[in-house]
Amino acid sequence: MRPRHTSSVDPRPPSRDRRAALFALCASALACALAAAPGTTARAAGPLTVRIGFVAPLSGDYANYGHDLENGVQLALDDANAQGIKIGEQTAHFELIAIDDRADPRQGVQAAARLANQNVAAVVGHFNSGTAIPASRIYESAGIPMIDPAATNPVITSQGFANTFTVIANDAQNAGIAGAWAVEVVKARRIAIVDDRTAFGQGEADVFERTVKEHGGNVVARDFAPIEAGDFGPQLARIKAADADLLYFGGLARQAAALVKQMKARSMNTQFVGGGGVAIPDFVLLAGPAGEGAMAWEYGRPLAQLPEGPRFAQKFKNRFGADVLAYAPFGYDATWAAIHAMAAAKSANPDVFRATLKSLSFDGVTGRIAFDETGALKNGTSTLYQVKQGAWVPVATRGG
Ligand code: ABU
Repeated sequence: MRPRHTSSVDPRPPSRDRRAALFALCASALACALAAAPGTTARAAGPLTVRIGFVAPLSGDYANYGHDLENGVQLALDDANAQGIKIGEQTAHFELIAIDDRADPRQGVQAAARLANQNVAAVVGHFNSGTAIPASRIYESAGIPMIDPAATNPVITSQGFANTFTVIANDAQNAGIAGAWAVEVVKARRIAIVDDRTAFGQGEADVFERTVKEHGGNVVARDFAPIEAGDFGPQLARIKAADADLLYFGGLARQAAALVKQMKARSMNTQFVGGGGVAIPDFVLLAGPAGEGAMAWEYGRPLAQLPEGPRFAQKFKNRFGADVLAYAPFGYDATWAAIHAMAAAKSANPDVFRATLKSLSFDGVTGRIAFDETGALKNGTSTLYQVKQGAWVPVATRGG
């Protein structure tokens, strides 16, 4: 329970001296309020309200990922508020300001500018690499840390920014592991690659292709279909003609499901392998029987195998009435990274807690959270999943 604050009121009209004293007090209170740290509302002797921004698609085709992440962030803020986290002498009260960027780069930049104007202490987001990359420039100019729980194009943390952090393995790692595995473990002889032409999908497909070639693998087809297309007919015709034995797809679950359905309709036996964002229940629902046997490399370890994973999953379900879909645990850890940094620095001013954030190290739900000199997660992991009897089953974990 938060402390209650009471005040008493003197009914007498103020004397000249008391008026002068009151004026001085009000002037200094106003100065204090005006000097309140970014992201905070200081109230004398009361709780310190700290605003945390969140941006992701909350409507449109990718809203499922966004709501899942938002719930992870909200759960972290609920837990922090319940624990009565202290920032310096004051008990912090964390407030969420969530904005929908509809997975659109232009709206992502607008959302970043709005959050900067609302003086948030930190931002958890964005979901899409295509929004995170341009938005990160806004946060860098505003001096607001962006802690990304989901976007994985390595460019995000390679821009030399002081305010950009990721708590999830990136695609240099995830797609790199997938490429080496396709050649060394699967021993695929004829590899095809398709991407959705987003910053994310194209980025991971590029890393996969490069790594396959570095390992002496044979890429027989490299193709793409814009994310909004949904029709892979021409691409699959070329891949079938090239007699590919493995198809890697750079893109998200909705397109991946459409792709495997169209592969089945063409009686293709090519092994489907997705990158990140594919191994979620929506893929199985959308793909139906065509999804059976599909594989995908996903970031992190299976939630059920993490020390705090099952407890997190249950708490999430109790709070929101839904299972974790994808990146909610990363949203939770990204939010706690900001909270831990502010508590340790005794300040919600990014200029003060940024250094603490950079050197932070704590055990989150998804594993140890610590950043390298670029702000990228240290020692990220990737897990290979396969659809068996209508559910994603973990097969192997790499990295860490
Ligand atoms: N990393 C999966 C989420 C999508 C993206 O990075 O754009």
